[in-house]
Amino acid sequence: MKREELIESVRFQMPAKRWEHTLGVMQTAVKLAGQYGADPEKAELASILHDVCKYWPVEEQAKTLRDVSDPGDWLDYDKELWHAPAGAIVAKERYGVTDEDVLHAIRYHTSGRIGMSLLEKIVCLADYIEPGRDFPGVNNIREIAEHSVEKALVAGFDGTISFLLEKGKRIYPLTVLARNGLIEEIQEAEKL
Ligand code: DGI
Ligand code: FE
Ligand code: FE
Repeated sequence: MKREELIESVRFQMPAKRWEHTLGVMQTAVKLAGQYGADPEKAELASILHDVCKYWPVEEQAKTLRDVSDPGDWLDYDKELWHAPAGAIVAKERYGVTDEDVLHAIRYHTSGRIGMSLLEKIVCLADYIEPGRDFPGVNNIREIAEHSVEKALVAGFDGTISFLLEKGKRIYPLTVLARNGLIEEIQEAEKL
């Protein structure tokens, strides 16, 4: 499928406002890829598809997960998380995306995970800081993103974890592992 066809197909699965968010993530992820040395085409492809299922009925998101042989444990946790792994399944099965790094960037864009690749970090961070985002602390994350993807992402996860704590919600274990992993990476890099 050509880039333009893919864009049109994804665009019509979400309201206009959410499509604007996707455009913002595409633009931000491509910029971060240039800045930090990731593949801009992969960053754009993952960004186009990252929220493809976000506005599907939640039952369809769940069904998409249940229909694969290894659904993982997502369904035991907050339904806000489901669109990410469901999106990776749709990217592969419906849109023919085969690149594992791109599929992982979609699958883990909400939760993060331990040992994230540079592409995964960039898509996850772009989702936090695209120009349309406006939550307390976003400008701080944007500033940190000027010099460190890992530090910016820790700041992003800190915000999400605080939000979940405040709401009395559970935290998906991968988010905690992602944060711990990034802090370790930052400490290792600073030892050098
Ligand atoms: O899809 P977006 O709105 O662009 O952003 P996203 O995919 O990062 O989804 C964020 C939502 O997921 C946010 O409202 C917090 C919620 N969420 C629920 N449980 C968890 C979680 N996010 C993370 N990282 N970890 C969780 O355990
Ligand atoms: Fe999302
Ligand atoms: Fe998003």
